[in-house]
Amino acid sequence: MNPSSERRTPIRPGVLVARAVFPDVVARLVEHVDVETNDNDEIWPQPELIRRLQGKAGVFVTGGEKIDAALLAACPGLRAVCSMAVGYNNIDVPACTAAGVLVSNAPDVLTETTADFGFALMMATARRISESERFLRSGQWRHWGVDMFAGSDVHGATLGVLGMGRIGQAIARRGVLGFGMKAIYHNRSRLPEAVEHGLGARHVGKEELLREADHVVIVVPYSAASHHLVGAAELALMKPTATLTNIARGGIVDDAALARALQERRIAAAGLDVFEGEPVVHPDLLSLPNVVLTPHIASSSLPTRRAMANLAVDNLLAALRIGQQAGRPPTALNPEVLG
Ligand code: 8YV
Repeated sequence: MNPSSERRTPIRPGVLVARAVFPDVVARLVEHVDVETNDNDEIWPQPELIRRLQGKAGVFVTGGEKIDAALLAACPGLRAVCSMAVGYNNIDVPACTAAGVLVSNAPDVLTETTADFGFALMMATARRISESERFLRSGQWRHWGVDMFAGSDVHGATLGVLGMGRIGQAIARRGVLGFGMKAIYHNRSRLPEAVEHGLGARHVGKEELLREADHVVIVVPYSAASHHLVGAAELALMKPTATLTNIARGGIVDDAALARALQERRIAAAGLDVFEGEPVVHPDLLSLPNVVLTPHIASSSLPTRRAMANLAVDNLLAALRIGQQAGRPPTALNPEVLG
């Protein structure tokens, strides 16, 4: 056959799935693109990630892979970076935009699940659930005691939400409607009055929130501006009976300062799902009794993790203009790159 009259098979774009994710979700990609997976769920060092991205048009990431200007320069074929996380502090969005690379995150699908967990962690912290379970499991329970593991109440207490986005609002709703809490919040921009009214939450300054709240829950996105938003000075403002829960990102709380405050009982207890330098956890936090520690699982219910992964695939297929998904990526952070 004359090569010029030969029917050309369109080249399928290549996509890298940077972590092990649900096989049936990956199968949605395999239908349309050449997929390289990471079945052993290895954490690839940056040079390895860059090597594997050669010739790839898209990448499926989580909150862990670093997508920066150096990576973009080394991967000129990349057109879409789609994350299954809502937080995207691991992705340099302006650099992606400058390079014409579409970025998407995964908001909304995890809001209620993450709020459930934030509330549960706050309750476990206030009511000393992990500490008392460790006591029981280690065979120390001999008799009932009048103030045994007496914690603080959640119902009727003052809830202080730092960061009042979708997840913060879902936590406030749980507190006010379900537990009769008084909700105060601090956010860079105040919510519209009608939304505040609907939630029954009052906007206050950060210092007032720290002074007034019985239970502080942190739900702000991580950025240079929110680095160590809660450090020694902020912890010093809190009540000695108060608890602090962080389900946002490591680095928002100064973990060393928090460990000192917990050690010296300057606050009662903390619940932490995220850590500076995770998966490494500050050694002092590991040895303290009055802190509940979980391994970054706030969004981890099976239906939600599946919805997050599927949303990243929807975005990838749309960004690469493939199949029925072709169109606008549903949750693009820089849709302007598509024109
Ligand atoms: C993710 C999260 O589980 O969505 C986020 O921002 O922190 C978590 O829900 C994690 O980032 C892995 O994708």
